[in-house]
Amino acid sequence: MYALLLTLALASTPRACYPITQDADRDGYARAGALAVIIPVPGLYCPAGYVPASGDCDDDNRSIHPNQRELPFNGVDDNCRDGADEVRWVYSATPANTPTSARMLAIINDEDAVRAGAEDRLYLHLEYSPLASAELTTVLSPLKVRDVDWDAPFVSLSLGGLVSGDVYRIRIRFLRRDVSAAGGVTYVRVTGLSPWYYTMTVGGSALERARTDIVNLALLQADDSDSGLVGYAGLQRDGTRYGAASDEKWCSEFYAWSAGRFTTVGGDDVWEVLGAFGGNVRDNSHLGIYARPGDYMAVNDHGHSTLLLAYDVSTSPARLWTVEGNYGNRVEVVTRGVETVNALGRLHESMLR
Ligand SMILES: [Ca+2]
Ligand SMILES: [Ca+2]
Ligand SMILES: [Ca+2]
Repeated sequence: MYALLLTLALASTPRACYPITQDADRDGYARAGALAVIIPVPGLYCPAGYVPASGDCDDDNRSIHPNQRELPFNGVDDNCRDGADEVRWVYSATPANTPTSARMLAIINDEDAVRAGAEDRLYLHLEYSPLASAELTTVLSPLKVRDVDWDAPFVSLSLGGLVSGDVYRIRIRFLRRDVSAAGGVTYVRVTGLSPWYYTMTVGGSALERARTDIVNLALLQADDSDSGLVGYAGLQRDGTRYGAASDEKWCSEFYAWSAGRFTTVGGDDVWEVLGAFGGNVRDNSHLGIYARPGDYMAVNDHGHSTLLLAYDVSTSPARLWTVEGNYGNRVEVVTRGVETVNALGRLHESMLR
């Protein structure tokens, strides 16, 4: 009997869950600020009477929660992020980037921005940085927004002067240009800052181009997850594109799925995916030299794994940018400390399809 109990205990992992009493509208998200309790659970699931996530900014409305798609022009923050009616970036698995430029589409969802645009007074602030030095952000002067169909408004942006094979983040804010009677010009904010748009410029070699493809495919999945389209949302799996099974090794499956189209990487759990790298596995020393976008990292004592975006030297100590499957049952772009890394799977030319 003791042996059986011990086995059950080992099969459980601690997980943060929220009492269902903290989820008044029963949409599966506890109210923002709710306190978690740590419960040993088998797999990923919180037991009956608990929900697995919090951050619900309107716990009286089932259609508002952190995994909701932001609805345009309603003045409501539907997804509990980035304010009401924020810009929606259009992601693609193959964005029209070049080695030195990134091209982006941003859908305008805000009434005030459309009104300023219809009056030909709409400008935007654009700021960007490579993730490898993310704190060193460049802000451009106000750019005039032109050639927009105000019935279905979006802006097309091209950002040049970038470095080949690097991951960047970009965000914008809309401004209205006002001219006073005396002729003074001011730019008034009409929207908050958009969410960050993440993308990778095209790499130079076949291997570097494969990294670009892998990263941009994974970033598309993160955007889908932000819209509530894929990923686990409670007890039913809906991440069918990852082929995840109910015993949940979703982080490694996400990496194998993203990299597997372009390389021979395959496998299910963390150890299998690491095994696919053969002799191209290193420990966590000198990550700043060896780690490149699209590489694989086992983290948290091999209990989790990630797809690397950048080694960021703009903070001290340096940190890692990653896109992670099964991050709170979602795909997310996150930062993590170098000390959490156990092993690095380095993509190699011999692994290309
Ligand atoms: Ca709720
Ligand atoms: Ca909205
Ligand atoms: Ca929002």
